[in-house]
Amino acid sequence: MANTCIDSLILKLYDVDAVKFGEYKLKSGMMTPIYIDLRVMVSHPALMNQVSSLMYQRVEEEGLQFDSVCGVPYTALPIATIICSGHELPMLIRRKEAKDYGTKRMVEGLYREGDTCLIIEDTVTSGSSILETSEVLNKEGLKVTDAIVLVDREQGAAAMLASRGIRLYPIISMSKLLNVLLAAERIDTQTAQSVRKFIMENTFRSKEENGNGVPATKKPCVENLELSYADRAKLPNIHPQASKLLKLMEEKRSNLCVSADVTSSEELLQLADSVGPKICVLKTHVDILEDFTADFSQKLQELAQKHNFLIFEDRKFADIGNTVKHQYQGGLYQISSWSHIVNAHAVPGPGVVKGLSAVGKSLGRGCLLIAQMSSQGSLATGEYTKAVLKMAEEQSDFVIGFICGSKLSNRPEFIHMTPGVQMQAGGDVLGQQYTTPEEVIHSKASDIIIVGRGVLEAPDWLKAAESYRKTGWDAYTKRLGQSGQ
Ligand code: S5P
Repeated sequence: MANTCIDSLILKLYDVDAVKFGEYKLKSGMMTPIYIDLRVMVSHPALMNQVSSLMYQRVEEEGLQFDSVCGVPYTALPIATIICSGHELPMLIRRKEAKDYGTKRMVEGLYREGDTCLIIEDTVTSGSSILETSEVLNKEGLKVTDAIVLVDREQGAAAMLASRGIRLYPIISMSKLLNVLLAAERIDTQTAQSVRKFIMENTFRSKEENGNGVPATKKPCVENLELSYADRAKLPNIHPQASKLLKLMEEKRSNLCVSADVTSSEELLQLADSVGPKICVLKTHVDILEDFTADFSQKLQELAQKHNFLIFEDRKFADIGNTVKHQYQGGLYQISSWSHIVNAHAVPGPGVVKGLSAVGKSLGRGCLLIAQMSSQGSLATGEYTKAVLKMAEEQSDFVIGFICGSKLSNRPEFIHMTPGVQMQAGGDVLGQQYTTPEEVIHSKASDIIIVGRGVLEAPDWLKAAESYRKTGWDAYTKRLGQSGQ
């Protein structure tokens, strides 16, 4: 979908007063510094047509299959009507209350049991209105698997709906909306910041978890909605590389990344072939190899295919955009040609990600930002870590997650990878600090354990990798509240 169309739509919405900044009360009673009131659109027919055609375009792009369309009453009703009328699609109308005469039907229109219905919505906060409509449709024997929404306030709806089997396709995200209004000077930096802060602090949890769907304001991250790796892989906004990783983690029942810190290519390939079936990611430091060749990187890619793992070159880029671009693409190692994932320090500012993205994005690569470090006395803490999170959110088309000690972001699209892991807590003489797999995955709610010497120094690599895999996986299933394997 063309970005310029979305940008101009955002500006139009602002100009017709559909996006307001100030102090407003939401349906839930919560006060919000931004209010999206799309009801005013009915007075602007050209805008209604533009919105409807963008929503239908998304339906086509995603190749969504359905038998009928239902707009969530009331604001989305006319949008659904325009879409259905323009494309000759059958529509259903969900009643808010059953009428007390005649048929007492809750859903008007023709349908058969087992039909799939696409939901159209104007704005989502927690996703509860879509869920409500979906439940009414379900009672009539209809299935709901997809919902298109014009504006997603990014307060947890996508994750909540995904946990109920509904994929959410937003046309405009809150971050995009703020960025466009800021760039066009319709709002100032302070306003954008206060809204971003509000959104970050007010992400909704599922109803099951807290009984009433109230926001998880200032609660620790681990208390937020817990989705399985497989559910997260299916999130509509997930980066393809993150999706691939989460999917293979579920398939292989592994959240183990082995750090192949060896100095000979031969040994590294042997290690990869041996532990390959047990890992989701193999992490390398190619600059410690004494005999790197292009042939080695070819063989490593073949092993990654054979055993279905991703390669992560732990290069820790930390320079200006132009320099990292060359370091990533060229030189002796040509990292971008063989490594699925790389990482970067945020110290240089957003340019480092932009430089890497200029090379890696079109190749479908992903980047992890180093938000925290396992070493003693690390300076990556507090405000620095928070700034890294923000940087990741602003460039989530290339950043897929973090190197960190514990789960930091509530966005289930981001992957948290934690180094400094061994079966026994402790450390080494050069400042490395170790935590156990159980602690990292269960208590700290991270996604992947990175283990180097815990495997490398074991007498049997495969046995050690299996032992870390099982411990890491059991901690994950325990966290999800499932039984182990
Ligand atoms: O904070 C960090 C970040 C990383 S990527 N601490 C780390 O230890 N690492 C890397 O993880 C480190 O470079 C090494 O390759 C691996 C840990 O190895 P181990 O032998 O201590 O498990």
